[in-house]
Amino acid sequence: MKFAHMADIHLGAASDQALKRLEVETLERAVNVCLEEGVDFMIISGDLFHVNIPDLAVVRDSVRVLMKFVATGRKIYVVYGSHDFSPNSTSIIDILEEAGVLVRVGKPQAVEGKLRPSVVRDGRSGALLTGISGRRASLERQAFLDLDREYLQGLRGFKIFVFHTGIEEVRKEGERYEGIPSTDLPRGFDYYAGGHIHRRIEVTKGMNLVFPGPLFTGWGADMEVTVKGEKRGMYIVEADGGVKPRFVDMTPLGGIFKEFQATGLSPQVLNGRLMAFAVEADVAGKLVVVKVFGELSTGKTAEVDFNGFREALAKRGAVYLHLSRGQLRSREMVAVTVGGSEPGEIEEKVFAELAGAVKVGEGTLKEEPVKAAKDLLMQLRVPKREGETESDYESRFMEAAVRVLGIGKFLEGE
Ligand SMILES: [Mn+2]
Repeated sequence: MKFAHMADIHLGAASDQALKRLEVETLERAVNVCLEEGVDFMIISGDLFHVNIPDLAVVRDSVRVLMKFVATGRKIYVVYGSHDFSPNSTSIIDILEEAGVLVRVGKPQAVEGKLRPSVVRDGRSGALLTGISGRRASLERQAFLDLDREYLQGLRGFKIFVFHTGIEEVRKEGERYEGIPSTDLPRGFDYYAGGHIHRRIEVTKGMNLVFPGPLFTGWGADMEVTVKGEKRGMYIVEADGGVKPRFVDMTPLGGIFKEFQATGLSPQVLNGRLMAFAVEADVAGKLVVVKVFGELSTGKTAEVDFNGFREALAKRGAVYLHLSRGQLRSREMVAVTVGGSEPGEIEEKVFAELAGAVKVGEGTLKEEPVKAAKDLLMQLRVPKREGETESDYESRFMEAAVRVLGIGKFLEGE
């Protein structure tokens, strides 16, 4: 028996045309490998699509590719992921299942107060597949707790458990996902086909537990990891007596990562550095990830010519620029010099000087800017009470700030 295991494909995540093309081309290459390798079936452990109702052009292209496999009489087994599931509307996964493109395993069923996920037997290999779909973390945890373990343990044959949930033991520092301990997985399965963690994880001691990570380069923050060298792809698993998972690299393109520290630079100098990079770096055919951060010495962040930078990179053949500039700041406030004999007086003069620098549409900050600023400063001085939790302090402070600024009515309907 031989099968393919992939996850977190996130079709439709890219809005850029070149990336969109690469996304579907990578899926097509993966399907071709599955056909060449002669796998009996494919497993996709959730997040095949980036949203539950994706762009129909994305659906059409991916169905065309998936049908190359399905047309040979073989099956593609899936569970919902956290992205392509919606609690209150139909998912594209449901439509593709009705059409015979996909088979969803582990449909929940309550039997005597326990959760009995549906089990599918693969006609070609005889493998038994079941699992739990991804949802909201708290619901998933409950589903694992409610599992009818005895029933699942009693199943006889080669058993695969498909799921879209993080496992706590493999969490690395800095990774933020809610998960379950591996002991919450039902015991006795020959292979645990995981999804949801966007990183390749392979556990072969005690149990065969695999997270393939994204098939494509990933989206957003994943791209940084990809261009720094993490390989993206899928697993081909051979089960002949033992279970042998083998990673197949599908990374569609090379990448380049560059950071720009902007602190102390004027927008002009930063522009010069960006352009020098765009002209000199070897970016042709690559995915470029650029991080710009720090505080500009003068001017505004809008004076940094990111459009020109993007165009210059495109001209030199870069496939795509993923730009992270959320940490770039300008000084905004100018320094003011005032005189005064006591703190209250100096504060008032500083606020009066700066009042014009901030444009406000409504609220007390527009009507009485100096008074509003002084009141707000007074609130900032209120210390945390004895025994008060961080979040209570924060919400007490937020309430006071909203009152001082007179902006309560704008926040209401949220
Ligand atoms: Mn995902």
